Amino acid sequence: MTRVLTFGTFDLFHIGHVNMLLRAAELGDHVTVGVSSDALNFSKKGRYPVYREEHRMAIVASLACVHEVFVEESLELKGDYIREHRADVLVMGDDWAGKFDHYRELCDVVYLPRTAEVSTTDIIQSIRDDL
Ligand code: C2G
Repeated sequence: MTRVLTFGTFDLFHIGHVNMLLRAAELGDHVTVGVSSDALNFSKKGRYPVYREEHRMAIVASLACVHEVFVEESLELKGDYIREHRADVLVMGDDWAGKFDHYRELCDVVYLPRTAEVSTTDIIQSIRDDL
């Protein structure tokens, strides 16, 4: 059995998120998703996600292609998460290309292309513009 591990915030869940998770699922039989915590997002971006952690986790967990979810508390803990979840493949969007190559000593590392022209930031902006 090949175990896939991937990460993300998945705020305002959209088609780019679905495409990434479906493609990640094609790389193995079991998919675990680390959903970044509200606190991690605040420290990274200076704002909290629109959807809170429990809701983002519940949305991701409800997908047929996802078998397990957990809270990603820190960007620096990926090695621990890979070991804990016995991942064979780490999947990341290609905006991170090259950044996680050092984990190749623990598992395969695959960067998949992101879906063009959709982002949580743009969705927030377009809702703001319409109000
Ligand atoms: N994604 C995508 N296409 C988009 C937007 C997002 O393929 N247009 C992918 C991202 O590459 C990522 C996943 O969907 O694999 C989740 O996206 P985000 O929530 O934006 O993830 P991010 O905030 O970058 O969190 O440890 C890493 C962090 O948790 C990454």
